[in-house]
Amino acid sequence: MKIGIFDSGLGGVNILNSIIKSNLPLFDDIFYVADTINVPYGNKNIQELELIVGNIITFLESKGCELIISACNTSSSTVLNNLKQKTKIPIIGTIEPTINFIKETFHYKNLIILATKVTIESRIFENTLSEYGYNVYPIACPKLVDAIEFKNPSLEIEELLNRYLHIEIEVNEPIGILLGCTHYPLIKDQIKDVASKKFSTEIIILDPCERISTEALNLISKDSSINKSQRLFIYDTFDIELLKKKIEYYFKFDKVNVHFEKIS
Ligand code: DGN
Repeated sequence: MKIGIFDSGLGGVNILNSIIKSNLPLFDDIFYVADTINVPYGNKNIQELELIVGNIITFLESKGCELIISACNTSSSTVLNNLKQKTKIPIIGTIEPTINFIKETFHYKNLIILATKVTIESRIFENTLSEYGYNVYPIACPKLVDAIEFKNPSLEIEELLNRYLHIEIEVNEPIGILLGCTHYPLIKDQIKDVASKKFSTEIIILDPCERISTEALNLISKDSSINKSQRLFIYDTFDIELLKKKIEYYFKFDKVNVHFEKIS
């Protein structure tokens, strides 16, 4: 089965990476689209997002993908349901696997959700997770994706995290921090450091990327027509050399053959 994965840049590579690391001989070619020219999705309006994401889905369909993973909470929490109805290909979003992951693994009450402005405004995590009994603290982090993609990390990111995590939570038990944007696992150590200084209790970082990839792989493993060529095509809508450098900085894809290409 050929699979397509997309995000507005580097974030979804966390999910791509988990799929490759799983080492399962289940997939055929993988096509990853980093829509870096449109970073950040998290500050766009819904009409713009629907158009942009719709075009990526069409592109992945044209490559023969039989399953698409929206490796982006911003599009998964907003336009994905509409777009799913316009294609016959199954599309997996991030929201359900993330909620399943929290329910099954986080057994305390207090849960901070860090995500883009659009994801937080959709209230999808807030509403569902409150129904499951969590005390939810949603925090929009509008400048974080830009800082991860384009800035020289540490300082600015630390400053932003200090600002975003400026809330009062007085509890004696651990606080969970859900990484509700696929870019945030790239800075999870920094998030844990800043939060640990702010709150005088244990911080549990909740990174759902592996769970998202596992739910996708479960679907793929039901597919019987498996061809195992396992090539990886990575496309960027902005600057392919820059993306290549960023991917080499954060990840290692030494088991697969990677082909990089700029698309418009
Ligand atoms: N990685 C995207 C997400 O999970 O929401 C955010 C990308 C962006 O452009 N803000």
